[in-house]
Amino acid sequence: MTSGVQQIRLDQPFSDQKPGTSGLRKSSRQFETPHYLESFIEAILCTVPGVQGGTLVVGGDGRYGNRRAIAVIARMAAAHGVARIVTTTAGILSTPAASNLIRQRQATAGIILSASHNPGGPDGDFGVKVNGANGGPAPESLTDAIYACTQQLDGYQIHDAIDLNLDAPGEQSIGSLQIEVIDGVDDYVALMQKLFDFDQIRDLLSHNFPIAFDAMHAVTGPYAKRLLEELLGAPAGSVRNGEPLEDFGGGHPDPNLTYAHELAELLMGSDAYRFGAACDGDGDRNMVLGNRCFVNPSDSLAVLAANATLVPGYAAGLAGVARSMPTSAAADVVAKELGIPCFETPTGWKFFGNLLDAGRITLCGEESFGTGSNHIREKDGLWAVLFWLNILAKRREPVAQIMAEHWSRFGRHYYSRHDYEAIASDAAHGLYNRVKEMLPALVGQSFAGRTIATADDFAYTDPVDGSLTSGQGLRLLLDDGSRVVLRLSGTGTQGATLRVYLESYVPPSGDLNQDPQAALGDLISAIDALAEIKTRTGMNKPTVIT
Ligand code: VG1
Ligand code: CO
Repeated sequence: MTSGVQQIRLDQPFSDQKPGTSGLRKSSRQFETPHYLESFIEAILCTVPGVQGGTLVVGGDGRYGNRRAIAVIARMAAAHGVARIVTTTAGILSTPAASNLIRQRQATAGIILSASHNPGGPDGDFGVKVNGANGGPAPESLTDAIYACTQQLDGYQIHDAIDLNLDAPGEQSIGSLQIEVIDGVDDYVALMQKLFDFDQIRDLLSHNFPIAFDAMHAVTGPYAKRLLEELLGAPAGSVRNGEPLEDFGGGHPDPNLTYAHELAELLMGSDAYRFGAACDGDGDRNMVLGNRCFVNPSDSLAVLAANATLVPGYAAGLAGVARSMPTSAAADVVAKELGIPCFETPTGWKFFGNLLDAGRITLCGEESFGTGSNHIREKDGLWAVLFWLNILAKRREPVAQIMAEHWSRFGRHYYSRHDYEAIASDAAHGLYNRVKEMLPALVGQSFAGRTIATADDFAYTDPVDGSLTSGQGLRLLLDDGSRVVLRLSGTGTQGATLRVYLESYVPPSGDLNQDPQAALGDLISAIDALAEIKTRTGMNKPTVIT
């Protein structure tokens, strides 16, 4: 044993450290329980192959608990014989920048401290995500093994306390562990400069094209200021709420119309800006808005795919695209026209990793405001913003016109997600399991004036490694191509969250200018009647509608 290393014994293992859709996510209070964080980190360090003598990238979204966790990880990594930790000033590292850094440094793995779009602060949430050497979220086989390790852990090793200085770039050491503190923005910005035409975007922004970007007091502030204001010439103040705060200023750093409502009002209710965007806590999500135009994320993926060759990094075309199952089929229609494959994966970015690594896809996305490509192995909020700006710089048309032209060429997938948050867990599972049991009997039944053609619980066989993932959401596929999907969230920390995904396709010859809630109205009432959502949740409307 190295000197300075303490062996701490646990009276009993923590039973609740099962990672969800995107890492272990719990309340900050839970993470402050003695030995709680340490237990999960021990399980990571004991399970991830190559930790001894390896390099770890460590950083987070700046929320309450970030700095403490980095210090704990450094001390535990020293005890486990890790050779090098690469971390960042103030521990600020967005999820996409972490993915890039893991790849650039050929690191063994990354540990990202974030609960993404969940609120932060002492009364908010904290989270720990593990990424592999490809820069992507650990596959389920690895997170299952980490969980199994937590279940039988009887202690952990940790080096004596140190004063870790994260205030400026430099090198420090604990025993034989080297800790390198770098600026977390530089490498990411360099990657963006390789993919996009900065001159053209700068020219666009200099021609009466005011933009508003809302960093929601989360991790993207420093990245957005460097990219949009310093390098692309957007006027100071274009980046709003650009200072990362430990509690995100008390907000909910989730870029949607409900939680980014100030930005939404600016774009939807005034003509002050031509383009608006927001990112979430850890910078992997994006919401894109034009003047009086909301771009739904499923459509955004389809537009990026249809216009990809306008952007230098994608000028050679796309190998394929992928979307998560609940994401609308807008991208499928574009893929078909481009003659490239389109894959449908379970929810969560980890399922895109194998397809990206194997070169089968170039772009991928989720309805939950996540879009990304083969440039890294995470979804990437600012990348999507720059992609849109590059398209706008090439086409010089308003966002609303780009959407209208897209729909008149490919048809429109009316789409909405209704979230019922913080439902009593029993009620949510009761509702869900009841519908699950009904599935076989639903085929052939009428639903919202159509007929249910397929009713199943989505399962996915990975085309690259053959692994099977089941239980990924209840699907009602109707005979006219519309569908309704029910899922229980894997990222919430209070009770359960039910997500209802609604989709209906209108061809180019149909009515392309309806309000989505109206266009989906019959599906909304039919699923409420079938699943007894209002009565069983006791909620007469969803918490969030997107
Ligand atoms: C949600 C989204 C999912 C996304 C996940 C992580 O998961 O639906 O699409 O990948 O969050 O996003 P769930 O299980 O709550 O539906 V993030 O920005 O946490 O990294
Ligand atoms: Co996120």
